[in-house]
Amino acid sequence: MKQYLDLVQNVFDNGSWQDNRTGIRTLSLPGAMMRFDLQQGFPAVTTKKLAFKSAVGEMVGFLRASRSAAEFRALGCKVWDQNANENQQWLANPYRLGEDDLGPVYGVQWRNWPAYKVVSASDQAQIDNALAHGYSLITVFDEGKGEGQQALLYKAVDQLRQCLDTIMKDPGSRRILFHGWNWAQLEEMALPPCHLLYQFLVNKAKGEISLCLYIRSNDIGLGTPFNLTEGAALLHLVGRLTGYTPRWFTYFIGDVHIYENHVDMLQEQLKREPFEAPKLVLSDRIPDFAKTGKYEPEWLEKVEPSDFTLEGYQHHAHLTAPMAV
Ligand code: UFP
Repeated sequence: MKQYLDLVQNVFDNGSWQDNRTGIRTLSLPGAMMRFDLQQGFPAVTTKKLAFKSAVGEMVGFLRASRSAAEFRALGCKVWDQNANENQQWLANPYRLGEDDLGPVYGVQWRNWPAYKVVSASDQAQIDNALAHGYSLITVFDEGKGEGQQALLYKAVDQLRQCLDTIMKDPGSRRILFHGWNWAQLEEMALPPCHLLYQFLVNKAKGEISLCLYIRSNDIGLGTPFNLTEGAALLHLVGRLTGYTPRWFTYFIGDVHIYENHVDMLQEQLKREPFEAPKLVLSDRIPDFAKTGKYEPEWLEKVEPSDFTLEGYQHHAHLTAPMAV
């Protein structure tokens, strides 16, 4: 994890102090990138103890389209509790459904992106095409702008499932991606997505699959170790279900920052020598397409946090710092 420590050092050397909505200042740098070869090991932070179970629990919650901190807790992940129940702005938000509700965060967008189409009600070819693509007709209405009757159609798009289907059917595609930034629902969420664009890239000849992940805002002290774990674990899982070996995990950050109250923790980590990267082991329960030849994407929902294990994980002593909410 030298790359992680190099990035931390880079933010200390080149970042500038910025104010933000949390009230805790950050040292921030615009734009950063890290690239990991997953065949050389798993990108787990070793200069402190990684909350691996918690990160994997969160990822499994996303795969199940969870929107409740209680569901994340049941999966072993407590990081959503404060966002759900302590952020005053969110508590007053009319879209919040009650205790532990987070709104349509991450997984809801990944698995059930609400997609709407408005077409002219007299254009039967377009309506038929939409119906053939799985949309349902919701209503016909008149916008009153002289454009005549309009048809409103809806479907919930399972973006992640679509990605897996495309990896199977058209691995050369450069369009295998899912997105979390849904303008229509941003104000309904406890936190707008940070990790928001995932693109899979398949090299069929080499039998490898890679992932590019874009994170608009990343707290390098607490968020980055978590997000690296989740992205890499997801790539391993998708590789297993589609029969490809996970290879390059490229991680792009928009605003990379160190919160003022994380400075001591990160300075301490910079003094520590990183250990060798551990290995991620997926349980044999998860079907390996390369061995079975049977495509079973329903394992996206069936997978449990206990299906992910880190082997040979050596780390320095536990360190912690408060999370900015
Ligand atoms: N944050 C992360 N990773 C995540 C996540 C949040 O680093 O997966 F959900 C951090 C980034 C930032 C804060 O410090 O949480 C979100 O605040 P904002 O929306 O103002 O960028």
